[in-house]
Amino acid sequence: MKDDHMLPETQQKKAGVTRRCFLKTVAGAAAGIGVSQMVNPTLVKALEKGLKRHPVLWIQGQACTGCSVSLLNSVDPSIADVLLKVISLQYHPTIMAGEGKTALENLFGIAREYKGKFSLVVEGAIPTAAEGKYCGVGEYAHKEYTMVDLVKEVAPMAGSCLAVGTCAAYGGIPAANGNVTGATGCRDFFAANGIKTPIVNIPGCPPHPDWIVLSIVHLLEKGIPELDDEGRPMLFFGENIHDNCPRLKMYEADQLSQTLSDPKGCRINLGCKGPSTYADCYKRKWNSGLNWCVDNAVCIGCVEPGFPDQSSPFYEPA
Ligand code: FSX
Ligand code: SF4
Ligand code: SF4
Repeated sequence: MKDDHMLPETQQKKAGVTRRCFLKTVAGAAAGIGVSQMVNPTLVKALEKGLKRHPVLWIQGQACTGCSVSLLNSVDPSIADVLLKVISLQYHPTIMAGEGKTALENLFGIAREYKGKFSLVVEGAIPTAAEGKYCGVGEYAHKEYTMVDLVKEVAPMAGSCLAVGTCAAYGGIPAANGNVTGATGCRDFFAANGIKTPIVNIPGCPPHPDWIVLSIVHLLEKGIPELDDEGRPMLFFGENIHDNCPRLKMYEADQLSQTLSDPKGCRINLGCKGPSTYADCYKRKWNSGLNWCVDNAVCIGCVEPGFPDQSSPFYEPA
């Protein structure tokens, strides 16, 4: 069992994902967006020496699983390879083979063995109403576990927590107006329960796969990245979309799109929330760099703590 927790070079080779291949992906993704600090010599050297044997436990609460899907579909080599064969991902409800008692036994086993050293990834909000009964996650040691129980027990044992997606970070869609389940994000849940584990928020509904992968790499190799007031890495969420938008000149010249199919023009009158949103989508783009929201629709401010209520209705000006 112990060997399964480790990911030495031989296992990476066996898995068919070489370190060179992984380095290329990280360097490529970082270079493509001009994030020089991600490929600085220290980091490259650290990666060349070998990734730390650092288990990651990924748990899911109130989520649409879009965060995992975004991650799993979008990077070459596939992020499934990176997570399963390069990073030591030990628990993930959607993609792991184990289930039931065995799966939770493994989760608690890793948490105990690597206390203070593993990273906990939380996807989805945590429903706190009705003693957490809106979200059961399994049974362990003759006890039914809710998401509330799991986070309360495992999060304090983690060295760090990555709140992946706006739901996990701030409550997101499950915590929107009419929130009968008491859905809440990690930040508020940790504060309410005295959990001191540091959190890195990686919002987005869903988040960009680069934001997740590069944050994990940063965490493993250089520690917690610099965060903004909302707990998000400055690296990805430090810039205002509107101030950097390719359509800013059109905004300033009052050239405004009349319809979504209008290929030119600023989208402000169609509901674009770029002015109140901080993320690097304007230069990173989505779908392997093919396009981004403003190309075909509007920015709905999906990375902001007030999403979705704050940016609703999406297609009406703020
Ligand atoms: Fe939330 Fe993740 Fe939105 Fe979905 O799983 S951040 S609903 S797109 O994707 O949790
Ligand atoms: Fe700003 Fe949106 Fe207009 Fe771009 S399209 S300039 S982000 S309002
Ligand atoms: Fe979210 Fe806006 Fe980025 Fe689209 S452009 S992914 S809505 S932050």
